[in-house]
Amino acid sequence: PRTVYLRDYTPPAYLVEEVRLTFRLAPHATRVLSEIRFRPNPDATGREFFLHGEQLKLISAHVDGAPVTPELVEGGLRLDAPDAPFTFAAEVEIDPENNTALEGLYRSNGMYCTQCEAEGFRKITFYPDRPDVMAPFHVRIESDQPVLLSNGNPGASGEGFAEWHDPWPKPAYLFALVAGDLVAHSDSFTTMSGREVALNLWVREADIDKCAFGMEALKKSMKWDEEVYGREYDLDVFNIVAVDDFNMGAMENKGLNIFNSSAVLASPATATDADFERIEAIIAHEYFHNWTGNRVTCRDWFQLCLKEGLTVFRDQQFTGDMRSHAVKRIGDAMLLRSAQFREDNGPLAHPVRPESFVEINNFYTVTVYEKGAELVGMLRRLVGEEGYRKALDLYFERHDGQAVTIEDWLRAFEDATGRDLSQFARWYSQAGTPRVHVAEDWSDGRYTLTLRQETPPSPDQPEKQPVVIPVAVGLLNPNGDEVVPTQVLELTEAEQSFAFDGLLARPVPSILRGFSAPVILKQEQSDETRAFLLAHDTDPFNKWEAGRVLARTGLMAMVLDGDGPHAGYIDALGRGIADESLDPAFRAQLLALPGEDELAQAIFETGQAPDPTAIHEAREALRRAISARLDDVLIRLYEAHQVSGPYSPEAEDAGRRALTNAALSLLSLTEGGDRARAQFQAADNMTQQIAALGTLLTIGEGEAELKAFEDQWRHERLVMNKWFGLQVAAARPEAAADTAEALTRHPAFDWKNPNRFRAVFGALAGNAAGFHHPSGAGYRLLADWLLKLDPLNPQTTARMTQAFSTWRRYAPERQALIRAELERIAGTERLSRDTSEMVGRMLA
Ligand code: DPP
Ligand code: ZN
Repeated sequence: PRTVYLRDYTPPAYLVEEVRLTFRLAPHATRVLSEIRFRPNPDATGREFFLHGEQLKLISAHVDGAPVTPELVEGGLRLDAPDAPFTFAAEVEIDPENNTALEGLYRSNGMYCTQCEAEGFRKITFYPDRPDVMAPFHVRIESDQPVLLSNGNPGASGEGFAEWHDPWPKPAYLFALVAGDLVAHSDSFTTMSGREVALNLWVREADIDKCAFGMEALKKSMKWDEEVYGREYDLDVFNIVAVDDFNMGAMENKGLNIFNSSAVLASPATATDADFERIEAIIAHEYFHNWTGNRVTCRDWFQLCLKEGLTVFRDQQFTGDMRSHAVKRIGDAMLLRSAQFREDNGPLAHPVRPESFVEINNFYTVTVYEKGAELVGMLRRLVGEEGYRKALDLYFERHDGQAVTIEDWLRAFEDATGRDLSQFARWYSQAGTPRVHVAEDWSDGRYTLTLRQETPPSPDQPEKQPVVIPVAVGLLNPNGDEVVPTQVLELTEAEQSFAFDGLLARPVPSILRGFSAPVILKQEQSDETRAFLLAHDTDPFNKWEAGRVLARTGLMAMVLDGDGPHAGYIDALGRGIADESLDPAFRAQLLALPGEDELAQAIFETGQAPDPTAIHEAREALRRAISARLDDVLIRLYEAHQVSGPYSPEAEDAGRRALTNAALSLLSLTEGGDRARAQFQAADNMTQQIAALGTLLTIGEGEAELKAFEDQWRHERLVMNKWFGLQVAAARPEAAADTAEALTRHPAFDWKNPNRFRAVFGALAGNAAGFHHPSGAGYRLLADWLLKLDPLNPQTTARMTQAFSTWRRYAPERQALIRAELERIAGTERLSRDTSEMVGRMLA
């Protein structure tokens, strides 16, 4: 397979003025008629006329009405084209029913739908399928399906057909079409300039009771983008469609967002608080793409973070505004550390703007998305709130209707604020997580912080340059008062000192407040200082962080030195969770111990091979010790914070449930399952029900409840995903692979549905001690199923190979077991390009 390089970019030879498409839908033989008006690109370097096309049967082709016979080549067609404007017309045939890759036009439960990002449009018709070719689209759909949708505004419609017109020039990856037996939950929104927009959420009839929350989230998002970014919606209608079979979360197609049903459908009985929050964020994310992605798009796929990093940052801001900034920031930091740091410090590390790829679908990663969002956050911190808004205004004004690059993005900041960002640009090209080492000095009333940065080598990047790191710092007096409020130190050199004068006593520093940069802080600190910060820090992130570091260092001492649980940590934790001045959601986060994979990485960083079994046992021992020592506090919390009244997914009630459910899970370790059983019986919402069930399964009980849950929910696909996943997640290490294997034989295990496949195998990969059990059964089972899925759905397969990416951390026996599975996958004939790139990188 061919590797594509950023440095090889050349402008398209021809641009598209206008596209007309007619779809004659049929399950196995859909006909797509295209009429595309081309003109030579004055900025092009060549005149070769090439159209992408894959898995298309070409029926006929015409240039300006005259039949032509294009040369069919790998990945598309070539033609001798006029060096002047002309119209290319083609008729092709495609087979949506057999499209199991869920890319292009496919069928899900009988409904027709599309997924074109990144390079799926070429499976629909011949086209210059690259984001720097933008055009207005006219679409006509002919089908007997009752609902026929495409991008833009509706045009003529009648018995068996509908027409759509999208006036906004767009790249083909934003094309969408839906045809199915759907019903709408409808509403409307009046924009800031007074235009009325019709809003529809299209679902199968059985799901119409799960739309209200998503619709509210959409309206909030539209309002928020007007208020915070001055961005107004630009069509007469906005449609969202829920689809069961979908590789990703959702897709921002212009005016017709298509959602994985798990990312939009929610009712109190079927969705958890976490689902509601996630749905609100994804609706916002896709809606925000209308400006950051659609109106201003990417020149090429290397610039993916231009739209994704920025749009994730925007959805993070939105969630913070709707809920709690502190709680959101902590959640985002946990995700970054558990998933992005893991990627950034292993064989799959790549820059936020990668420089090469084989299959672009493999680069929709936590690095591009989440680290990409961190870069936007750092820019905002460096230029300030006002500078940020000015830069964004300039960016939209300058680039509306264009396909642009990270250079254009940074230039808007430079021109709007006068700040030189040439060093900052390294964040986009250098992979790996910077380490920031802290040294302190106190003499003659002067306190000096010396910060040193280094970034370890990553694939293809042995040497790293210093980056610009905004380090937010505050200083506390020994009595707990803040003496120096938060200020941002800009670390630009490899090593730099910052002095603070006029202090009466040696202060306690609170460094990297708000997690002001995506780095690993290396700081010598006593447990007493950490407990002090947990009690006194005014920055909520660092208050939480102090507890987190205490937990992590204590757990590492348990694993590596055979220590028992640290009573000092447990007592500090007990004071934190009992502090009624703190938000319950925040206290729930205090109670969340570092995950097993995070501990494995931390142990690996000390130069030792982590043992997942020992880590699991230590973590369980600490949980039992917390349960035993804090049972009074936990019982009080559980009882005092129960939510009464009807269920609401709003942050306040959700926070109380998060706290009581965290308490329940710990309490059950010493009390047994009665409390959880009672909660399961009484639950009138999914959050309470599934938390109780999870608690029971974790302590080896809950068989009856598991059965009752299945009987109650067997007709709800989204709920059954939880039922599948929970059993694997809660399984004891030695039983995890068997549990997963048994579930694959359950009649409802529909392995071709990505959500169901991920429910079982994502949970297996997430059960660290189970997946890494020394028998190797977890590795084998996952590899077997990935090999089974690969010929059908390469994209989901490739993504899930990441479970193996940490293999070099482990001791030789485990490494050998994982390597054998990776090599077995790599050696399989006709492996997809997606999967082969991933395992190749992991084995390199
Ligand atoms: N562009 C989608 C999203 O991130 C993913 N394909 O919203
Ligand atoms: Zn996105």
